[in-house]
Amino acid sequence: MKIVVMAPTYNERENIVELVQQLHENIPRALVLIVDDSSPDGTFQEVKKMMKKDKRLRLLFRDRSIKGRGWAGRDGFVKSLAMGADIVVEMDADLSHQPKYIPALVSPILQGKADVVIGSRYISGGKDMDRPLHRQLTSNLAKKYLKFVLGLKAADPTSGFRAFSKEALKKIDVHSLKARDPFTVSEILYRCYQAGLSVREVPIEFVDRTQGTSKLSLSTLLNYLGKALRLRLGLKYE
Ligand SMILES: Nc1nc2c(ncn2[C@@H]2O[C@H](COP(=O)(O)OP(=O)(O)OP(=O)(O)O)[C@@H](O)[C@H]2O)c(=O)[nH]1
Ligand SMILES: [Mg+2]
Repeated sequence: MKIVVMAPTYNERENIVELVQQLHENIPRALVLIVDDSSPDGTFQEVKKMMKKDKRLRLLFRDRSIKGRGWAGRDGFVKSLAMGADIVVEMDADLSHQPKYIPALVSPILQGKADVVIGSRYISGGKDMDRPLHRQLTSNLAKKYLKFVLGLKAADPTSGFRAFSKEALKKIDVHSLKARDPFTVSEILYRCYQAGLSVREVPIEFVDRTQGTSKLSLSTLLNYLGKALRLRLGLKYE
């Protein structure tokens, strides 16, 4: 079984070397695919430098004009399948998602016990970072909303640390994903449930990023909730 670990990056120069090192240590058999949208900080140049010596590392370089976490992930999944992946792991590149959990994420798929596995902060053994109370409340409300509107019944429907079998990605028609932004995480999970795939969760401890800058804002969150409604109602969104 061929495993590809796919991480979209935008300005992750300070994290990328450490990430790739940790991935090789924790899951030596996997290929690593970095999907970079021409990061101004030169993340892709760092990747290219490593690729000279690292045979397990690949780069999907995208033009900045088509930038977006969602489309980058979609293209990364398509590329992973073209690389012959049987299992694709998607994760953030800022070390919030720790490579040490990948063996546990892929294990249910290897054993034929699941099609999709979510690295979950909100099941027993999992942990989120210590957020201020208002952030915790927002996150909780968003979770309830997603469950209500889209039927995403997972304990952690917004986790972007997940493993998919090749068959699951084909079933959800991954190349036709629409969300350009982080809403992609919910769009994908919605399609998984709609397709009747078996979804499992394994606990992860989420670590706040220490390097680089955050791209999440209140307007992003509101936008996200609006898109969930549009998805459910079959209206257009991007
Ligand atoms: N290729 C690509 N990757 C992106 C883009 N936006 C974000 N990413 C990557 O997607 C992952 C998640 O983005 P983050 O900025 O960590 O988002 P977050 O985890 O919600 O917020 P913070 O960790 O607080 O910054 C990271 O690996 C980013 O580098 C984008 O437009 N294109
Ligand atoms: Mg992050």
